Amino acid sequence: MKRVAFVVLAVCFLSGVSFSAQDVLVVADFDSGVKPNNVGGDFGAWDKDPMDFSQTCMESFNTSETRQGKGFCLRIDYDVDSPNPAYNGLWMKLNGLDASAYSKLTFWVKGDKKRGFTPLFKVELKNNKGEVGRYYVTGVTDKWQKIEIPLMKMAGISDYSNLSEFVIVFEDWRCPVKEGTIYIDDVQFEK
Ligand SMILES: [Ca+2]
Ligand SMILES: [Ca+2]
Repeated sequence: MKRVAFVVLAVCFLSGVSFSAQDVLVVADFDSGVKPNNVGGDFGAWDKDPMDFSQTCMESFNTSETRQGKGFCLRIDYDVDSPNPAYNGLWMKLNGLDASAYSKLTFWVKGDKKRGFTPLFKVELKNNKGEVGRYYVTGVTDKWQKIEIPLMKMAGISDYSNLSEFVIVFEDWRCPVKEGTIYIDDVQFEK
């Protein structure tokens, strides 16, 4: 009987461990230094009007500003300072990811002190039904900080079982600093 109890305990313990391993679903840690992301999705910068060279956005892998002094983070250089209406940012494919078991979208962010940066930008989460969830990140500083977005606070999306894309948007009418650089890392879903 003792042995059975031990086995049951061991199984409970092991399954507990495997549950906690799933508490975090890593979408992108950028540490390979190459695309795609951790869920096999491509990503890159986008522009409202690629023919308007006064508004641009570029992404690059970065090693010098990483939070833990190793691996890579993603650097995003944006410019929405244009005589024309301007917005741009970063897109990242999620390949139909099922995040319905998770309660929040999290990532780390910081702005570049020398280049300047917007303290505010928009995050979108899209699904394969065509729903687009929106949330404004505020309070970005030149120090790394973790952003936690409760999924229920994303306006416009209700189904997280078939996600298509994660998007960052810099809008000229909302960004107080229209040209600058931010860094992001460890995009993930958490319970
Ligand atoms: Ca990283
Ligand atoms: Ca410009």
